[in-house]
Amino acid sequence: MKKAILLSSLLLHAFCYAQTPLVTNIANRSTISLNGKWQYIVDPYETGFYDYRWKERNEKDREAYWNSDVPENKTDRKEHGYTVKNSLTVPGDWNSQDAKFLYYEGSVWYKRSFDFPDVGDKKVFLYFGAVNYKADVYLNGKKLGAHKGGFTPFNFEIARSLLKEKGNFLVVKVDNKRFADEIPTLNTDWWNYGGITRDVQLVIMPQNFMTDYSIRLAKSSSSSKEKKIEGWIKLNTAVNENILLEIPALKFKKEITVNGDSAGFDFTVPALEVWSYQHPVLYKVILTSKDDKVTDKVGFRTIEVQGAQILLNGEPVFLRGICIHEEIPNPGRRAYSRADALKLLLQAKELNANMVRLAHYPHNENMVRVADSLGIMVWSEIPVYWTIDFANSEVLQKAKQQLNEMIARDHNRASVIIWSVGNETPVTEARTKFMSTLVKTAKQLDGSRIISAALETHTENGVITVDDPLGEFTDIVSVNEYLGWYGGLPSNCRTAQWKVKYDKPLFFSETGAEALEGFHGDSLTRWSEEYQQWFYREQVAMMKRMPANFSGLSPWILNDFRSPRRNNPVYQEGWNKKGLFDRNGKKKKAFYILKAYYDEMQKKKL
Ligand code: GCB
Repeated sequence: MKKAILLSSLLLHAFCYAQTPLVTNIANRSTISLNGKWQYIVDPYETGFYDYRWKERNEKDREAYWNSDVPENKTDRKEHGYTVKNSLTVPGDWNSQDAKFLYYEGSVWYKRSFDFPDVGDKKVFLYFGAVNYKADVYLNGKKLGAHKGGFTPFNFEIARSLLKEKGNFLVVKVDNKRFADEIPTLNTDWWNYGGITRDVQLVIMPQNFMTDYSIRLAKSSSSSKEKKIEGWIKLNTAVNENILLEIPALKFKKEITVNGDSAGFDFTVPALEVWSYQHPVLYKVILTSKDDKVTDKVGFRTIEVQGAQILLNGEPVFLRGICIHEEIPNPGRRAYSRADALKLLLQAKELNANMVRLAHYPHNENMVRVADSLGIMVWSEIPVYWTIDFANSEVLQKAKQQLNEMIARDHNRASVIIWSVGNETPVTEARTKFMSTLVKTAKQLDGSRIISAALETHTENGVITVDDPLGEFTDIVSVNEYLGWYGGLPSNCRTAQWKVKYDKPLFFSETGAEALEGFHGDSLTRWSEEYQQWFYREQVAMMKRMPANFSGLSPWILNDFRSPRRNNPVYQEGWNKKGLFDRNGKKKKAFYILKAYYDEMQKKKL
């Protein structure tokens, strides 16, 4: 436990551009929202950041876009200006808000002013749910810091002397250009939505506060009647005091003694009902320290791998999954709100899924919170996707930072059962070293979950073979396979033979075929709903023949989604059409094939 805390703070200090600590459980903290309309300047040449010699402007430079845009007198020259007519809504990507932004990749400066109420002797943090990809943040002309990584939260503590009662001038330079040595890298199969894509908040905290805590069911308790909970608390300063842990519904109260800035605990609790996808029971948990109080809603469950099975609360479970991008397909925008999360996860429920793979990056926090309450298990992933610069140690640090931020935000969510360290990375020595390091880091940060990565298959003498050396390190063997779409016909599934090197649970993290909604033909007609339907029929029949270690699947994908790679002018037009739902939320024929399979598996009590 101690080790995990230590490692997580080390990682944050070493690799995060943003200040630490990361304040967690923002939903239950005292916050002031800075969402709403922000004014912007589009700056493809980064004029606001670099001078004409391409040198970073100094902080006081009046032409820097983080400084006031108001001329001081009538002869003063100002070449930048924020104005109401150039406004973007935060949270939200810029691409979907104005046609001129649809394909834009570059810098945009966001500005908003705010007043700050008297909050007494409190600490103030500026918290971003996510900014894609790089954020440089300035308040009243002072740089607070920078952060890279488009899908994870970060915060900066604001010195109180910097905050004014009226008219604070907050500027964020957002840059979503793609680079070979970033994560993700140049090449993906999704839209590179830019902007301040998630909530922005001021978080008001006491001087001494609980930065993070973990509370969960101990693995040993999954089958025993007596339930044991365990966890840890971390504070921003060293203290000598008792922290009260309460679970009111269980009439449970215990004191945790803290000498220093962290403490571990384990307690036996009375008659606890475990969280499961059938009964997603959440308990209110309250932690009270001398100066701080935080509440959360926590589900208690265990998840583990035993031999070739996945066990939820000690019982074998079959994952009836579906992949989801963080996108609302009509009109095609980043999802961010609770309403968006409900929309996407209820679609998954319609399919009778009990699990979702949130591809290919950490989704917004609403997704995992709603999954907690609906009873949907979650695979959460960092965007180590395809051909990352594996030999570059700085890239590894960036991946570790994103892994750390993902786990820091969501490690108390019962729904999250799998941390994935990447997707379809090509086998080389450098890659396997990189990826296995991430697996080990994930295990050190959170030893209570399954660690995975989506591997590829290859075919040897007609046998689909899974022997990726990374499978040695992951807890389950997850593969993406598209037999009948990227190779052969769906009927090839009938004779497919599988050879898996590892005696571990086998999971199909992807499979799928494209269909243009409303386009009909016979089943051999590519892009027709009938082809996709046939693909699913053959795939499902093959899955039914898989050996007993076959533990589930998350086909590709719930909804059609935007992708600049998909350029068939008739059937794709910039969209990946492997969705089971079309852009208007209409089910394609294949939906019903997968649903029937899931209904059948459910009847088998799996
Ligand atoms: C994959 C990728 C996914 C793509 C999908 C496809 O294997 O993991 O990101 O979108 O295939 O449609 O080709």
